[in-house]
Amino acid sequence: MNPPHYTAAEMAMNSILNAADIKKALEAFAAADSFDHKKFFEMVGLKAKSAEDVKKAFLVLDADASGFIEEEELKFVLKGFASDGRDLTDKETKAFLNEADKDGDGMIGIDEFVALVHE
Ligand SMILES: [Ca+2]
Ligand SMILES: [Ca+2]
Repeated sequence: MNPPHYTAAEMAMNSILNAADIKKALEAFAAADSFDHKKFFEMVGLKAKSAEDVKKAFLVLDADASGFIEEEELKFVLKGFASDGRDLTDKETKAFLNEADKDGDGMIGIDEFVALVHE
């Protein structure tokens, strides 16, 4: 049997986090507008990780390597954890961004991301 096909993002994320935990967390927030980033980061095990590991996760989620997670990337943030992760709704994306974006530039920087995960 062939091993399951993982995307590069999934492989990187699975080197930081446990795939089974990711699956469980994605299932918990499967319904539209149910996403809760605090519980999600806790469930996937990211909250308990070192700043260094959280930064590694950030680099996966910053798909275009711009140094920031922009609103467009944030919408697809769950796909960075597993390729079958759902899109966030506009409402969820905006709420997530508002929570994370402490300096108000409309994007999530790496330090803002670490602070949010460890909050
Ligand atoms: Ca980016
Ligand atoms: Ca910001």
